[in-house]
Amino acid sequence: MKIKFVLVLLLFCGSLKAQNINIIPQPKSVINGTGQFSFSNHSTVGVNDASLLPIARYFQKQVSQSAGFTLAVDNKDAGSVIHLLLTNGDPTAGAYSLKIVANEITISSSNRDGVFYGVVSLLQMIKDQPRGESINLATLTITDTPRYQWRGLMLDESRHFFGMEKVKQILDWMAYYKLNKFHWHLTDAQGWRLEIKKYPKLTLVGGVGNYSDSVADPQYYTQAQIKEIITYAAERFITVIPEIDMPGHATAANKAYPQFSGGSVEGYPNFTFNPAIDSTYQFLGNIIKETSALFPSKMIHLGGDEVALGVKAWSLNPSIASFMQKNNFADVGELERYFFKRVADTAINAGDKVLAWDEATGTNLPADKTIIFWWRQNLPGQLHLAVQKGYQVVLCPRLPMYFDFVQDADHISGRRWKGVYNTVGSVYGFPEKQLQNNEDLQSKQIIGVQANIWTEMIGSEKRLDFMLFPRIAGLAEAGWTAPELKDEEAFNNRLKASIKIYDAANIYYFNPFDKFFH
Ligand code: TNX
Repeated sequence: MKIKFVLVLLLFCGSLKAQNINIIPQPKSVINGTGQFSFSNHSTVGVNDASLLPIARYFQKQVSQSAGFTLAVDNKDAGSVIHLLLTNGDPTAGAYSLKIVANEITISSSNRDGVFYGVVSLLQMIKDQPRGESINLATLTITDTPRYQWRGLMLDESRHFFGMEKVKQILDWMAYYKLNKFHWHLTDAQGWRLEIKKYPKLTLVGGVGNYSDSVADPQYYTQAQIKEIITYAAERFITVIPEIDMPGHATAANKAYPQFSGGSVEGYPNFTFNPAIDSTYQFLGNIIKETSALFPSKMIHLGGDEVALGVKAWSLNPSIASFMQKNNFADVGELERYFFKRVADTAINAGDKVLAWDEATGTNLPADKTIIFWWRQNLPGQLHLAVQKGYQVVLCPRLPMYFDFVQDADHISGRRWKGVYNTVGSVYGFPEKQLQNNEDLQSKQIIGVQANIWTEMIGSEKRLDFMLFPRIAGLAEAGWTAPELKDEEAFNNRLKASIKIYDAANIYYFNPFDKFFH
């Protein structure tokens, strides 16, 4: 009897779900009601806590842009029709409920992030409707909660620089997709993009050039611009994390201050910092402290990747070799760990968590202050070791999370790994599709997922769009949606419906459903 009842209930819910609300990422539960809510000019948005006012203002602006009418925002809840409420609900950061009935809309959460995401879901429903005097929304109840707390996107602005407006646009889309961590790769061999007041030549000299043009005028962010981006991101509940890559990928810094270079090796001039002199640690320490003071995230990514390309220079450099001998270092690997521990300590003393690529897993860093970014999908042992050592881990393996890889068999400009590339479907299916039999996936230390946009081959805004869209929508579901709710066909249907939004926003996207469109 009971079973029958549950079955009928399931069928009932299933048929309701079939009405399909076009929200990406798919919320945890959507129950449709009957009837409609209609709102129009001057409908009032009220809040039960003053800390929610910026979210109400954000909603007001977005509705005005997408629907063309202005809502009233009130600093109290009484008398409003759209309620933004802080309540005692699910304590998970980002969890919310959104209830639309015939005469009012209520978004509630125990935290501001959740209220914001409730608003974002509502905005997606509004965008889905035709513009008019008023907007009619189907009544429903959404109860939602994110799968992961780290839903990240990394942008490399060293290889090519995109600037304030493009970064803000990316942050807008991140917010639209409930992504919450913007990892900003600001230094690398081809350019140093972050103003450091103590060392102005980092940008004035190190900022010259990019991957396509080694003498292009210097391009970088002033600290005032960085602050503007941080504020813009915070309004969208996005944390900005800077990356200062070391000890490799240091060519641009070494161009500006050659006294800290570890020497050259064929093909990689001045690729690494010199780990054998104290002045390097002072130099990097000052950079780390200034960066840490600038970014309120209390997290700094110190890179640590691909040092093998440059450490050959270390073994060829007689002063580094004698330093190793004096300290009884068995090999350059040990020197690399010594270097990384020293710079990480500086960051930790400055109050930051240290973030690093998976090469740094071999360094003994404090477990509660370290986040490892697992990027080498061909080395699952690195993921396992990171988990074993107690580190938190963000999953961003090249396959399928590198957006500098092509997303279609016919695409030419972009990478592949032994012929394999990253379709929107493979991003959507991550991580269970790729890591099906990997027990580490069950670990609580896995805090989330991230896509990385390396830009060696991405030299224009159009190309950046083409690599990012629509894969960013797949990323959104990989980060947010519970695995048992994932359904690629249903996702594709919602994605198809989103394409009109990309058109309206003038995004130069790849259309996987009509790939010869562009
Ligand atoms: C490896 S991923 C790198 C980057 C390149 C990328 C290209 C990582 C930590 N290092 O420097 O841009 O491959 O896919």
